[in-house]
Amino acid sequence: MKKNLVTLLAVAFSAVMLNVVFNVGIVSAADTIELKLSEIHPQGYPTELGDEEFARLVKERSQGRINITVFPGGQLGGDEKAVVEQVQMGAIDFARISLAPVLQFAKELSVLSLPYIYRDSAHMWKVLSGPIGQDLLKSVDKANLVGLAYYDAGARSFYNSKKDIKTVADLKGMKIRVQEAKLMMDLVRALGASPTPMATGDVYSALQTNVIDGAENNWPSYISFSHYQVAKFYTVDKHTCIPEILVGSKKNFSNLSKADLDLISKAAKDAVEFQKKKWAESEKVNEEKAKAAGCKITYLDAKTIAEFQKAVQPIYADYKDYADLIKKIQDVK
Ligand code: GTR
Repeated sequence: MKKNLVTLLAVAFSAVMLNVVFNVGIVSAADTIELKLSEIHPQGYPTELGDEEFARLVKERSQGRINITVFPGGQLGGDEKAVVEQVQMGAIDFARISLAPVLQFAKELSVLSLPYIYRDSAHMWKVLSGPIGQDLLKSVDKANLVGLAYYDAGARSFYNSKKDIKTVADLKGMKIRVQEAKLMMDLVRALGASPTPMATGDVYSALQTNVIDGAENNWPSYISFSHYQVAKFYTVDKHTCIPEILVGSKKNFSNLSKADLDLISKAAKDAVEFQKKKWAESEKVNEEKAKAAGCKITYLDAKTIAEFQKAVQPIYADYKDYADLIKKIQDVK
């Protein structure tokens, strides 16, 4: 009888213990939040390093409870346009994209990428991290996205496989690939060239097969996408700066607590300085790589840059509704 009671108690105790262990397991499993971030660039590219830093901060500050996996190289979701759609639908939780594919959803965002709107990188960052940039970051809300932070993408310049571009006139009639954004098509048209919108992944073969004569991008992308191998003339005209943006899925964020959302949002902002540092290093390294690879690089003088600036001025008229905002950006010291 006594023995039976002991056995009974032992069984009951084990059951309770099992239950505790089981429940603890369930609770912690349910408590762990797994999220996915899509990145078009490969591992080690400065935006990808920014994503990794963001994920690291989130993990550390949530004591391992929130785990963001970065999928580089476009392996999650395909090209940028498709990725945006999937973040909107909630199939992907985060994406690091260029601002270009979201301009169609919020026209006011285009002011941040108008040609030659910034005096230099310091000016751009004062705007992006100040009240103007931070207010505009919220406007991606209209696209069912949560704007978390801007990343650096430097300045974009033209490159092509045909000839050395030294003046605006040299661009005349050239077929130039642009990102899928009206602003970029207008910009290329204003310079007398013919814009061909195309997904990032198609540009290399389009250059190789002469479907296009050229494209435009910053130094790290020119090298990383291997475009320098098939379009060796690079003209440093710096016609526009299109910031990168880290976005989240508004749909999926509705499942997260306010505290977790704040943690994520703060981590994104805190990763920016790290990303900017990596960007600056990468710009220099890749400019040198282009030189070492024998690319023909043309640096334009101030007078020629002024000609480029004059040629793109008509674009500003399309944004006259935002004239005050444009003036405010230009006035940021
Ligand atoms: C890069 C940018 C990519 C993509 C690419 C492009 O600078 O980081 O997200 O937009 O340009 O031109 O397609």
